[in-house]
Amino acid sequence: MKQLITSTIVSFAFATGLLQAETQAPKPYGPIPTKQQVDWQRMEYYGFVHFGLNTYTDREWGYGDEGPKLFNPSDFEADRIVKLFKNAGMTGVILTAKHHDGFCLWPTKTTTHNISKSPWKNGKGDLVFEFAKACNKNGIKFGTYISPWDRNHKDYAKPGYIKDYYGQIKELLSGKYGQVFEIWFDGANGGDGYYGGAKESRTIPKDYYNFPAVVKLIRGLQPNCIIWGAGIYGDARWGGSEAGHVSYPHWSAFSEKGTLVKEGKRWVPAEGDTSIRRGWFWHESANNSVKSPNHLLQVWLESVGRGANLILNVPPDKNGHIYPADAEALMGFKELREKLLARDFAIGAKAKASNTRGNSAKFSTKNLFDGNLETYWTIDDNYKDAPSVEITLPQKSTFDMVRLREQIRLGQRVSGFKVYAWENESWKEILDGKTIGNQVILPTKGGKVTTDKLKLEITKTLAVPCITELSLLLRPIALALPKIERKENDVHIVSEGGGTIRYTTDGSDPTDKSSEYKQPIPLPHGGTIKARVFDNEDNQSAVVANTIGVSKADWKIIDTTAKGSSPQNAIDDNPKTFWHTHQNQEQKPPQSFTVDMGSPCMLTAFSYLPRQDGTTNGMTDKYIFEVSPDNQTWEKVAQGEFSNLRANPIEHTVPIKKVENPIRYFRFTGTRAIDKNHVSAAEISVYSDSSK
Ligand code: FUL
Ligand code: CA
Repeated sequence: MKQLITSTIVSFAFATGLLQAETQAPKPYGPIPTKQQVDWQRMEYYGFVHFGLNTYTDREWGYGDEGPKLFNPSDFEADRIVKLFKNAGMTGVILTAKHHDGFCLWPTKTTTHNISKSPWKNGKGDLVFEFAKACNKNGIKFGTYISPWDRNHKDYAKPGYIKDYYGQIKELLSGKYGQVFEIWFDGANGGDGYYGGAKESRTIPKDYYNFPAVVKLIRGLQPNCIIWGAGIYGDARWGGSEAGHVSYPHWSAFSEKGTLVKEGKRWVPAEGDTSIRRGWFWHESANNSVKSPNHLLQVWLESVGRGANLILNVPPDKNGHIYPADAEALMGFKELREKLLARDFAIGAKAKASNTRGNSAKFSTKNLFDGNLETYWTIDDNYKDAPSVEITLPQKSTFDMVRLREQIRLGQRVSGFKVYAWENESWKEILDGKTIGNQVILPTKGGKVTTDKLKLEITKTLAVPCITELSLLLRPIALALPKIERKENDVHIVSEGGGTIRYTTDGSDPTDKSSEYKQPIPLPHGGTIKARVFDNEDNQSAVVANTIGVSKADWKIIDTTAKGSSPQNAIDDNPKTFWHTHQNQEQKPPQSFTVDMGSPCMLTAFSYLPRQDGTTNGMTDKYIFEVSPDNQTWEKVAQGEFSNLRANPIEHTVPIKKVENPIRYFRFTGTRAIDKNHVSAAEISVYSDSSK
């Protein structure tokens, strides 16, 4: 009997509920994401793998004439790499199935320039398949990069290539490789290349790739695949630098004119891309350039923490291994990220809003703390004041980051918000934000805040705000990293956060037994220094490594072809100053300068740092490097291309040909500029093996 009464009451209540008009959700505003884009944005962080002939030739952009026989990883296992990525918290991986050199990592029918011509697995291997299979097995998604620019194909820039290019897309998206979550269309197009032996520079006609047709092709094959780039037709766009971060405010709306504005017509969110080390492919000379866990966390905060996704490149070496320092940094970064997210001081908070839509529980502030990205707090359409929420935390807490998310299925609506903390009996502004969108994780003004009461105020919106989550986080402290710098003949190591610095010069990672740094280390001929900081509680920082060049203290410019230019600026150890010849005085490439190093040494490599002022004028991407023992007999020991400078103007280290006699003089010649007709260099350095 009791049972019966209860159920009658319940069904009665249910019936009356139905009689009342249910509060309707707000209507979407502006461009909104497709279901696929929402799923993709929730992936947040995934890997990039640049692997191919460049791994073996030490290049960033292959010319297209590299022999397939070079590709032969001795110990490659996709599963090992994918497992590492999965353990590091990545949700997917994108492989360069074909980079600009045209070499295909799968046995394609479209060109013979492919993996079946390599000795790897006796030409029976399919690297794309191995990655796709390993992703499937480890439960992360697989994606692919097929470079539109093809420096090998004889018909590149002509109609013939397009058929093969579409064929490549079809092969990779037609079943054998399973679901492809994202396909990348790199915008790089450098002009010259092998092109089937023509060895010339080619310019593509306007609309050459016909991206609307490419998009149609992909949608037909794999409707869930996110298209990156593809002119203005893709689903996701470049973050704007190859350092990984996107700028804030980040609007997902995209205007067809190419500018990003909140009035944009389509939802095309950004993806921040960067490599864990210098360059996209593995280079021995970049083994000491691996980004620290703290650096990676910062990149993540400035991409994922601004509502974009982050794709992090971790390239295999010649054997097919992920280099230990890269793997260590990856796991260190995961630990920091998890620490940051593990403590959310807003869990269990109580909140009171200035307005709740229809006074309905469905749209109440409880939704802000329920960990559910679908539920949200919102207000009545006709509410005119700035909506706000007062939040009482379960206890007084200390935090220094605020995370907020909007219900993006309804569009990106907030364009201004503030957060206040109750401190000393008054409201103190701790955050002045612009948009929210998919999510923001922003630092509070002036560092840590301790309080149990806060206020969120939405100061500007395009339509009523729909906020799904609010979290209060505390950034984990990573021991400050030591800085290793050359000053004249010595190397200095500093630790801004204090502690004991220990270092090595033999390439091994410093331990608590390694030499303690007490005074500058004399290192006139350079070498590799590794250092880490120890505090008095047995904590140790990540390892910082720096390959130091030969000291420039005694260097003199003894000649330059471009009179009146400033080559001293390229050997002053200052990355901000640079040599440039004058465009208006017709000092076009080739232009060179000659240095007397004062004393001889055995050189192994030189490096070029392009101008760092954000301008590409006169940025030199082709070079000749010559050396001499006596300024009488000269020998050319390196010649080539510095690739990808426009998107990524980083330092390039080039090994040089061995010469018999110690070298005292060198000459650097810039033979081509990527923009405007002159030559520039921020810094030229040289490396010797005399310290070994
Ligand atoms: C760039 C390319 O030119 C680089 O080589 C690399 O693949 C990077 C991800 O995109 O534009
Ligand atoms: Ca300089």
